[in-house]
Amino acid sequence: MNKINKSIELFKEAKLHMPGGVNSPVRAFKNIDGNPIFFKKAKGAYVFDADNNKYIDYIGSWGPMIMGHSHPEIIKAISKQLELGTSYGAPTSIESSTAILIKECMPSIKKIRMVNSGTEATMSAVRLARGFTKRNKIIKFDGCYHGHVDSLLIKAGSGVTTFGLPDSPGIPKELAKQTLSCEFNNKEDFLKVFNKIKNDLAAVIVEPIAGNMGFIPADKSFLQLLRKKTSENKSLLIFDEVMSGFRVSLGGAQEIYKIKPDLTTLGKVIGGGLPVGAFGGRKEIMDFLAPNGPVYQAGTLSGNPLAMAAGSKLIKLLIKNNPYKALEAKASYLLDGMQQLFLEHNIPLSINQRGGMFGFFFSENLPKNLNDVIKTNDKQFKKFLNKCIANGIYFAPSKFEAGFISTKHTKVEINHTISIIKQILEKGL
Ligand code: HOZ
Repeated sequence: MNKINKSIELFKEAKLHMPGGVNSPVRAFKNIDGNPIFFKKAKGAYVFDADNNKYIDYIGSWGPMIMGHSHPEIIKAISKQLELGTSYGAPTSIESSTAILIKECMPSIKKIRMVNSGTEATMSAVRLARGFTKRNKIIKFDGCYHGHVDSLLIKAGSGVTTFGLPDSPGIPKELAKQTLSCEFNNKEDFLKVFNKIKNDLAAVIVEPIAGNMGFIPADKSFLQLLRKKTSENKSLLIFDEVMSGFRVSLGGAQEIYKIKPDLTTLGKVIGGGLPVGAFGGRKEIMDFLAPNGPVYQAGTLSGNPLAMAAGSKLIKLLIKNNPYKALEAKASYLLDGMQQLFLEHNIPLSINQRGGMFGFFFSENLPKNLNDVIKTNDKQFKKFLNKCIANGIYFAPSKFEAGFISTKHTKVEINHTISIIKQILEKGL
C-alpha cells in the first residue's frame, strides 16, 4: 500500500484555496471517498506523486497522452516553440499546418477553428448551429457530457452524474428548455422528441463513442438514424469527438462508423497535452463564423503556438505510427485478464474497448445507456478503485469516466496491473 502523506497535506492546503481543493470536480476523489493523489511528474506509462510513489496511469490526462507522458519529440517541439515566444494573439503558420493535419485525418472537416478547451468548442458549435439554421432547439443524450456549457449541462455525464447534479443551478430555465435530452442508443425516444420539435431543431449533438458515462460506443443504426433525420430536417448533426477524436482511430469515431457529421468538436489529443479545443465541419457552415459571417466567436489564446506545436507533433506521430490496432489489442489484453480474474471470484464484470479507450463495469451485461451505468455496482467499484490506486494502479476515480491506454503501456505494465488486481481480489473486495 502506498503512503500518501504529502498528498493528504497538499489536499488540506488546496481546500483552503479552491472549492473542493481542485480545479475540476472529478479529480477530488469525493465520489470514491478517497484523497486525490497530487502528482509531480510523469513519464511514459507512469505518473509519480508528491510522496514519490509510482503509478501505472490509465487516465493519461483523460486522453492526450496516447503516446505516453513526456514524449521526447513532443517536449522538443514545445521547447523549440518556447524559445520563439509563448503567445502572440496573432496568426502563425503552425495553425494552418495543424488544421491541414486534422483535415487529412477527418475529411468531414473542411474548415476548422481552434479554441482553448472542449467546452469552448461545443459551446461555439452550438451557437454556430443555431445561427446557421436560425433555429433554437438542441437534442442531446443522457450521459453524454459536452463540457460545462449552459445549453448542454442537461442530464450530462462525467462529473455532473458522478456528483448527482443532472441539472446544474445557474442555468436559466428559459435556456434549459431549449435543450432536450433523450436516452442514448434509444431510437424511439429520439424519434418521439425529434418529431415534436423538429421545426425549431438547430442541432443534434452526440458523443458517438461516449466516454463520460464510462465507455459506451453508440449502436451504428442509432447514429445512422440521427444522420438521416437531421439531414432530412436540415438540422445539423454535431459529433462531439473531444474524447474519441484521435483516440479510437486516426479519423475518430466518424471513421469507424463511416458517418459524416456536419460539425465535429475536438480537444485533448490535438493539443498534445496543452490546453486546446477545436470545432470544424462543412465549409458553408464554418464560413458563417466571424469575420466571414455573422456568428461571433473569438479568443486571445486560440491557436496558441505552444498548443499547436505540441498538438501537430502528436498528430504527426499518430499518422506515422498508426498505433490504434496495437492499442486496442493492449486494452483487450488488460480487460480480458481482468474479466477472467473477476469470473474466478464470481464478481460480474463487463468490458469494452476501441483503439486506446476502454471501460469496465461492475455488471453482468454491458451498459447501453446512462441508466444501465447508474445501476452497476457502486460499492464494488469504490472498493476496487481505492485498492487499485493504493497499489499503484491509477484508474479513473468514477464509474462515469473512461479508461485510456498508451503506446508506452507494455506487457510489463499490463501484467503487473493484472497481478495487483489478482491480489486485491484474493484478499476480497
Ligand atoms: N470531466 C473530465 C473527464 N471527462 C475530467 C476533467 C479533470 O478532472 O481533469
